[in-house]
Amino acid sequence: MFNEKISAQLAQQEIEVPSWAYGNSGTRFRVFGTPGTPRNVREKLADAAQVHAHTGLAPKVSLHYPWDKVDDWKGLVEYAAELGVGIGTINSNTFQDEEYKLGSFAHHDAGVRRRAIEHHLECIDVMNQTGSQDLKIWLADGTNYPGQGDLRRRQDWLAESLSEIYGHIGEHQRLVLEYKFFEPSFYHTDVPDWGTSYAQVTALGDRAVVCLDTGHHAPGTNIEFIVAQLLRLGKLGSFDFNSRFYADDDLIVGAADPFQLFRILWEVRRGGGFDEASGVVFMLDQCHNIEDKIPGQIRSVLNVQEMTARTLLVDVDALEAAQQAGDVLGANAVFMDAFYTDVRPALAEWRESRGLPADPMRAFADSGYLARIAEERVGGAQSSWGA
Ligand code: LRH
Ligand code: MN
Ligand code: MN
Repeated sequence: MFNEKISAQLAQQEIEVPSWAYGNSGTRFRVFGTPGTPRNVREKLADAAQVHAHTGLAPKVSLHYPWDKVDDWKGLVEYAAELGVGIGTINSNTFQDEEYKLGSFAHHDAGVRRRAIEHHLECIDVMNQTGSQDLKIWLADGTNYPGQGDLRRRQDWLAESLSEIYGHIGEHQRLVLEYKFFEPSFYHTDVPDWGTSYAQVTALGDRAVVCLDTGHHAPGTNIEFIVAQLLRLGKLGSFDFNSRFYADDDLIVGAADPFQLFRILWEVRRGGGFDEASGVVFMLDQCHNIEDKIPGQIRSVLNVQEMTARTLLVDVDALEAAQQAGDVLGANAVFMDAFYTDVRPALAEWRESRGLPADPMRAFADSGYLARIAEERVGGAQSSWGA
């Protein structure tokens, strides 16, 4: 099923995993813990390394600062390398401290804006030590009530703050601005959509790009269109993959709507987003509230791989011929043929040929790792979504 070209394309795929997926999480009603949950960054890295060891897909772990904080960053990088992984994107955090109640970069008080900027300079300092390329910024800034804030001035403050930070971004680094249409603010959000993120990063320069979190759109939004547009504009920096039924559910990518994931990844292929030169970073941003976390992450990267493989099977010549002939149903049939192809047996073979387990879910379950960490990691506070 996979020719040499497709096999080679699959071999290039990398999906960054988020450190916070390995901690306990939940809803505001209850956080359910799992035995063996990591107590510190090193244990989160060790768990993430299991995902890579079983799938070959996840060589990098994204950190959230200061949830993930150590005294010796170089030591952490070395430890990660021993585990067979590296440190990827650094995510900043201006959404948990009291002083950011009314915003950070878009706050009306210049002192609060200053501290938010300083926090990001600290993040850049961490990146310089970890060798990370991307500083990912998601802001909880917004208002709850009409009239509460000056929407227009807040955009200007946001632009000023971003511009100061961008001035410190290194030559091989990027500033990545994530958008989200609501939550925690319910009336307006200062970076609610791709257009605002695009306008803000475009004003900064080439090394500022947009992050598309798949869970951050209103129901019914045509996300693949946004993907196509951002790639066209050269501004799709990264994905935060997850899936949603209702709001920002942070469920396993591809779980709610596999066809949507296929359509998104098709636009990635169409726009050259799988080519290294595009610079698109594929990341998960998920929480595993009730399921085991490591298998949840393994399932997630496999879902992305499966849908990627299906998009690689789209017969582009036949699709284009049908499109050019105005053959509506013919074009749709070519597209759907690829989507409906079960690539799992071929992927199992492909994995085995590369010395990976044919069935990573089973191999991990059989490894006894979960039982081992449950026994070893006693005492200390388990980390949760957050610290
Ligand atoms: C916000 C968000 C953002 C944060 C992460 C924990 O909803 O998607 O990416 O960094 O969740
Ligand atoms: Mn996100
Ligand atoms: Mn989110």
